[in-house]
Amino acid sequence: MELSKIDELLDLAKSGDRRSLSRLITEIEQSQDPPKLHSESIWTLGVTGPPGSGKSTLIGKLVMHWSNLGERVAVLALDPSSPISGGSFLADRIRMEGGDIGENVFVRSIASGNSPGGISPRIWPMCHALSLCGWSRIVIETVGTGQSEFRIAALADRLLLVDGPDRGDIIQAEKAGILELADIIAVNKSDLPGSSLAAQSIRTSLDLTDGDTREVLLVSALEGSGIEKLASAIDSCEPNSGRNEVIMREMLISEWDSILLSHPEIDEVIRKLCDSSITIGDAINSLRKSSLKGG
Ligand SMILES: Nc1nc2c(ncn2[C@@H]2O[C@H](COP(=O)(O)OP(=O)(O)O)[C@@H](O)[C@H]2O)c(=O)[nH]1
Ligand SMILES: [Mg+2]
Repeated sequence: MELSKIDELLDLAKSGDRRSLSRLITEIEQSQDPPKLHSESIWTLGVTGPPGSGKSTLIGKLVMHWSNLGERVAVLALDPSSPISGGSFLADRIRMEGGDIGENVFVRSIASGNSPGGISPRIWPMCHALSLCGWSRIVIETVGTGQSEFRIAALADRLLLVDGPDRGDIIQAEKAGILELADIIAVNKSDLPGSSLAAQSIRTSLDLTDGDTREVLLVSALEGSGIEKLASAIDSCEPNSGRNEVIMREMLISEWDSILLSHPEIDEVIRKLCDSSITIGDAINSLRKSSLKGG
């Protein structure tokens, strides 16, 4: 039933109907069991980094760059703090760049709270749906604060880390393991003092790993400098060989989380934990037993 609705919307969306595309994304977002969609030609870029580092502004520039070349660019903005303004903010930014959210640009904010079992397992079918509908570049913006947000970005084919000139941001990224996973590292706000130093400090920390040839690019999303170089670095980035294992691990963890979070008895188990009538060990055992029973 649910699947045929998705198929129907997908057909309409493929023929260029944007309202159907929006509804399709909503259906996937809210589905109990995310559909298995597959596009051979999918192209995805995850963009992560601390709040305020300029991810949305930079994505706005990249979107304009690609859409001027005739590409169709879709952006999924995941902002758990302000799911609605996240996307519309990005849309405003793109408009500010003198562009319009025209035929070749699709921006959608995703509210992680709307999805049963978390958003992670749904992002992938959304990206495949977009690709099947002819969106040649799919960008996923996540706030690089928590592990779960970072996990989503790590699932993309290539990962761009955006940092600001603030040294604290870089230390955060290092701690979270993002620096290790990023294919491209951009230090944004090169118009501000401290950014060259920040880039240098990242290079130094990469140098400690033998054979790490990743570029650290200085860009200014505000002034539009370094964007073309960044776009070409994105196109020519070598897939990070250590990443597949990490990706598989992250996928497994996020699927596992999703199974746990959508467990019908989870609320009851948490209640019992709160009134100390069971231990964490009991909770795990009982959830495991009942999920086995339920198949
Ligand atoms: N000076 C300067 N400010 C920037 C640059 N890029 C973004 N900003 C500003 O940084 C703030 C946060 O930008 P935003 O794109 O929302 O960051 P996000 O939270 O990472 O998505 C905004 O006030 C932007 O105008 C830049 O290249 N230089
Ligand atoms: Mg943003």
